[in-house]
Amino acid sequence: MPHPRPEDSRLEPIAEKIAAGERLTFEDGVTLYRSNDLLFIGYLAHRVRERLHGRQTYFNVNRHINPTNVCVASCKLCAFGRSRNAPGAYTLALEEAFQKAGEGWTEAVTEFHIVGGLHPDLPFQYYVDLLRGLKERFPAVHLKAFTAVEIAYYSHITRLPIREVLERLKEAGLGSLPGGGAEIFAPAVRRVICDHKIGAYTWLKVHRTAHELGLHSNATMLYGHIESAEDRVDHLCQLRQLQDQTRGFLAFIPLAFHPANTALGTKVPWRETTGFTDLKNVAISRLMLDNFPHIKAYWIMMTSRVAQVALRFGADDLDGTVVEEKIYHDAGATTPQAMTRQQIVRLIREAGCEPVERDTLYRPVIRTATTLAVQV
Ligand code: V47
Repeated sequence: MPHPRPEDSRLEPIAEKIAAGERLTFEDGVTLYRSNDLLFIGYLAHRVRERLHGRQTYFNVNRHINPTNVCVASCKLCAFGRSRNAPGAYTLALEEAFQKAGEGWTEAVTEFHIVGGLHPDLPFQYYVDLLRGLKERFPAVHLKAFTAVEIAYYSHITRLPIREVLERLKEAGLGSLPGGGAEIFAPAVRRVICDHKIGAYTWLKVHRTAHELGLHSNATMLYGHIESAEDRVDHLCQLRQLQDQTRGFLAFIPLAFHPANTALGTKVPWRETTGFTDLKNVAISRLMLDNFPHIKAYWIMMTSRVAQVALRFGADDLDGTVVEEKIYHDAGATTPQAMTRQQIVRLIREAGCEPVERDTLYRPVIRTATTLAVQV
């Protein structure tokens, strides 16, 4: 089918590659970021999305649990982490975490998304017991837990190899890894925004090891701070390269930087990203990450309005009900903390797409009429 002509003629060769199913190069990625022909970029991304998923649009019924916000890292990009005695610092006792997990139960949750700070005192056993206790109490719920940064930290405090940390967590019920902590891989940017965090090498090593152990994972990219177009494309290319080798990533989630209450945000007069930039990042990730099955428009981060439009710019997933969100709300997000299943379904239907409730591994969730009655 002949495609419409781009307003920006530099996109012509890229459109031909997409039509032929050819991989885009690093230079193509930079050209896309330098172009403001958003509608054409979105059109290309939507074609790829339709080729992969048709109009099917995924969401899940999940609940976030953040066991602690105490963190030794003090990343400048983050408004969530606190030092041990700072106002607002908290650490959930295991029983409190189990109770919190149960609070989202009326929505018939299929996933707990568990991430937290790098606590200076909690032993590794706390995290093992957390997973084991959740699995005992909620055996059907998938545990998507601990970013690569947390896994590497547990390896550091236990002096166990990353592989063994993952094996022990898997044995306790770990189902997959979320995609956080990737930020931007470029070392010069990392030195400014998250100085004490693991670098790209270790982040990728944790995910590679998880994939080798049969665990799936997600990947993210934090944009809208001091990174360049080249840094973004380099980040996407590094993820694409690992995925070529392991095929373990399920979804990519572009994350917009929220400056409020962060050390980075107070130093420079930051502006939040715009809808234009958010949509561009969704579309370019869909085009560059040709081996990633799913691109997620995380509504908490980009607002439900922009996330809905993103479904026509390459995204095929809206994430979930969430129930209680801290990382973005500590950084000034004004989105609600939760959406019901019914609200998500409406957003998807009004975008002309077909809602598919999925579990963490993207298997469709079939609900009986009685369960649905509890749901909506
Ligand atoms: O790793 C932290 C980012 C991430 C800020 O895997 C910030 O399904 C913007 O990774 N402004 C955590 N971003 C969230 C995350 C995630 C979310 C949804 C789904 C999945 C998944 C993963 O949030 C952190 C960091 O990159 N972050 N602070 C901030 N001020």
